[in-house]
Amino acid sequence: MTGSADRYWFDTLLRMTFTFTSAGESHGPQLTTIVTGMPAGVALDRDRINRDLARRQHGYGRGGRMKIEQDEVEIAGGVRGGETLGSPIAIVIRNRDFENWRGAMDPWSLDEAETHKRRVHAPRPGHVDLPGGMKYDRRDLRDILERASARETASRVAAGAMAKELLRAFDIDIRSGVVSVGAAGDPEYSPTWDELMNVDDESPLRAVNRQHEPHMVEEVDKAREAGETLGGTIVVAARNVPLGLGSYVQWTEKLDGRIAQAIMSIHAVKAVAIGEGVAASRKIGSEVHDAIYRDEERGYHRTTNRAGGLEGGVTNGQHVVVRAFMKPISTLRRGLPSIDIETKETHRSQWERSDVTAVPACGVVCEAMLAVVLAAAMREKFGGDSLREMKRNYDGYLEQVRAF
Ligand code: EPS
Repeated sequence: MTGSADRYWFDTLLRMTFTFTSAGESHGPQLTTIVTGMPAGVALDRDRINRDLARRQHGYGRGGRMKIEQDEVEIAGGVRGGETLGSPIAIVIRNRDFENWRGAMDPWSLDEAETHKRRVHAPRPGHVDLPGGMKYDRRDLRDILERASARETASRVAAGAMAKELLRAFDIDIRSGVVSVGAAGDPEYSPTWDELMNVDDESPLRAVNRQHEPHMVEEVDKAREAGETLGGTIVVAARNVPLGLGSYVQWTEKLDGRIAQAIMSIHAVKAVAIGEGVAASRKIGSEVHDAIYRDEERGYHRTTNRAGGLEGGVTNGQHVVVRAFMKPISTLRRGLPSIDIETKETHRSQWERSDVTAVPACGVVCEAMLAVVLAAAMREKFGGDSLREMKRNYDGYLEQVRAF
């Protein structure tokens, strides 16, 4: 992207869709997030946005960091009197922990002893420490893990909360729940929308099935005692998504692909399925596809939603349902076989403090990423500089679809 013409089109595209970019290290001064593509006139609810940040911090099995942080957004642009202006939105989330790390993380001057104490030289298998250090030519692997840390997901949740505010104006809701942690629960369980609505954010693991939760908690306790970590499975769904978002005409436009990329980009997520995805691969066609019915009252409708609301990369008017599979976090207290990059000798991977599991938090991040992709697809389809203009386009389109 070097020529000025390319630059022009890149900027234009950014304005036409909803997206965000972020900056900030885990123990640096703050996380900075810029959200672009929000129309003017969207009313924002600060408490609701901060509540999502708090939900991300919650969960049984989190480490010591979450006791230090109390994430909340400061808005530095794009909002006036609680309403969006149509300009880029700048969000700041302070890292309270920076005060304890200033000597090793100050942008301009480092304290030698502090920096040495915090130096990372034995990479963690499964983390990007080693490939990142080699790629970016950094001898202190802290330079890699600081940005690679899942602390970055606080930015995603802030941007996702903005996307949710936009989606809410169209009555679109997003919810998630945990269906398995380690060996506890059922990774293939398909919750109903009501079950997702009933997930209790204050429960230890945000489990869909509360009966599985004591077993999940036991699994986390066992892992903690053993210096181990755990992954799990999350279902995230969106309700009231209009038919026709995404397209089949080009691979880049298929919405299932865009959702998969967004969810897969979340730390420790190693597999994504849409609808019954994985289970469907073992069944026959008639057990998988959602038969089509029509009556006067409901118009075209289905009685099942195994496709997870997407056919051919296009939303079909049913709930969009996504399943994310998270591997165990790669920072293990017991360490794993590794190499000291200075001595080149065998050395256990380093541990400072970490979560035993962050599956409930990952669910909140999945909601945010799904919200961002759906907000982008809504902006691309319905356009408009203001929410009023966007809604007019949306209403006209819905009328057209209803008459089909
Ligand atoms: C996280 C902050 C981090 C970790 C965790 C997620 O804080 P710290 O590194 O200071 O303990 O708790 O990050 C990881 C598990 C990881 O591998 O990077 C957060 O804000 O979510």
